[in-house]
Amino acid sequence: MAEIPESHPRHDSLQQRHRIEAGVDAGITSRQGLVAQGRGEAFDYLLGEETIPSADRAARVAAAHLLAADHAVLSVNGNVAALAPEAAVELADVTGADLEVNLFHRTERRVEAIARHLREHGATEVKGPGADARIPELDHERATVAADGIHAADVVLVPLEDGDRARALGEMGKTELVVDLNPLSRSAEAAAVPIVDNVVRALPNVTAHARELRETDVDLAAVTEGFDPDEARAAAERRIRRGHET
Ligand code: PTJ
Repeated sequence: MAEIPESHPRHDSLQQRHRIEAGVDAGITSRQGLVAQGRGEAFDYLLGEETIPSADRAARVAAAHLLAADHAVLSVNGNVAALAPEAAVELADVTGADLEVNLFHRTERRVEAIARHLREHGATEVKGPGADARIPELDHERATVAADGIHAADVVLVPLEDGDRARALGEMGKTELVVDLNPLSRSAEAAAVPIVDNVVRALPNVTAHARELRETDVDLAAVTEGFDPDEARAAAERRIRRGHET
């Protein structure tokens, strides 16, 4: 893999591709993850490869939900582990959330590899290995969750995934926070808080908001109240179609 000069106009995007490739080589990311990355990249290009204002507002609301939760969990899949392991660990630290590996293309070996990878990036505890609870009415491997993790959580952050677990978690009464570059995806549609942004930017941004909310002792209910997920997705769609959010 050639070194990508920082001056290259597509530096960040090429670096992300490289991380996903390295994740596949390391047994962390599924080969399907390459396809998912390509899909995300196209939306990111149309969004201007930056955090748009509506995504920033959603990130603040997500931070408030994580801080106000009784039991929050950040769900980590093979793409998130490859793209943003430090950011996931830091967000869990700052908000007091658990980290749980949850995979669509689940093998116990890959769950273990991702848990190890997160520990190498500073995580102390990672749930997921040996998980044996199930999300009801979901007949693929994403349904397998830790009984004391996602299954018991009241707030779950699910970055970058396919949509039916998102809906199933909502039906279990959980508040679901989704990071997805596609505002039309089923996950974004099912989310209480859709953050239409690249996970590489969104996770550190939610962390920054959480730090700021904690330090200023803001009323968290006032931050989450009145947030409109449909408007957040519509603003992102306008940005993609028209180049601006209004
Ligand atoms: O590691 P596993 O086995 O759990 O598998 C993970 C993938 C991502 C392969 C699996 O969940 C999958 O196939 O997902 P989809 O159906 O391709 O959906 C991925 C969604 O994430 C799409 O809507 C993409 O636009 C979006 N996406 C891709 N890359 C990013 C992203 N959203 C935010 N940040 C990204 N970097």
